[in-house]
Amino acid sequence: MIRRALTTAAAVAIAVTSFSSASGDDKTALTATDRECQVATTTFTSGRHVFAVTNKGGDVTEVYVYAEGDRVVGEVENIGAGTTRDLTVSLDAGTYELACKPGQKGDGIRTTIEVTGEAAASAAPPDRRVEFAAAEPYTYAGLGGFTASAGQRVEFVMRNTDPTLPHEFELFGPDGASLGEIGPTDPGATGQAVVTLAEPGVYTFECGIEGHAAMGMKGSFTVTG
Ligand SMILES: [Cu+2]
Repeated sequence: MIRRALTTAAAVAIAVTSFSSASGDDKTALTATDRECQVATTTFTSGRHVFAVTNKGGDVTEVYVYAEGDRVVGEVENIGAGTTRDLTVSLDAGTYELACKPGQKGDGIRTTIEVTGEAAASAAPPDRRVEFAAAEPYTYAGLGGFTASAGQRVEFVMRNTDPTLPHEFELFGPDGASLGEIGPTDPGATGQAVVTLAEPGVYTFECGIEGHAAMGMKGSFTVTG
């Protein structure tokens, strides 16, 4: 998400502890201040992980999980000062970076984590590819009627035909967890993201650039079992 107006950049500090949620997920605490992005542990086994992100900085923040080449694996946005939000990601074996972004801008404060275990399902080629457009004014074109079957690995390819504005495409699973995104894509450019649609249900997507979803740049599709 891009914010055009910034408030004070405070310090980002991070504290980390591990605890269990009621659902039985082992959450990993991540404390973001205005100058730090610190996680309780930097080694993980492959699988689903939940980071409980607490913002102890003075400004709204967001946290991204990046695989190699800054490919977005997951993110959580709009974490107000003094609040906590969960970031759920599915991690294959490999090296990743956590990026805390005070003010929701820039490359972020990076912390490297290592994931061991089963090798990359993410290296598998997609089962299918769907092309669509981000278009003026604040719309997605070409995703109407899109459906998929649970377990399909889909490459989403977005061309930005808007002459003036960058756009994004963020995808959320039936449980609301971020599954990945096509990051800010300039007018005329094309971006892509490969996402495994593991569970049946209603998936939602939206543009993460401030104000765009509210202008109508959002939607949903159904994945059947
Ligand atoms: Cu947009």
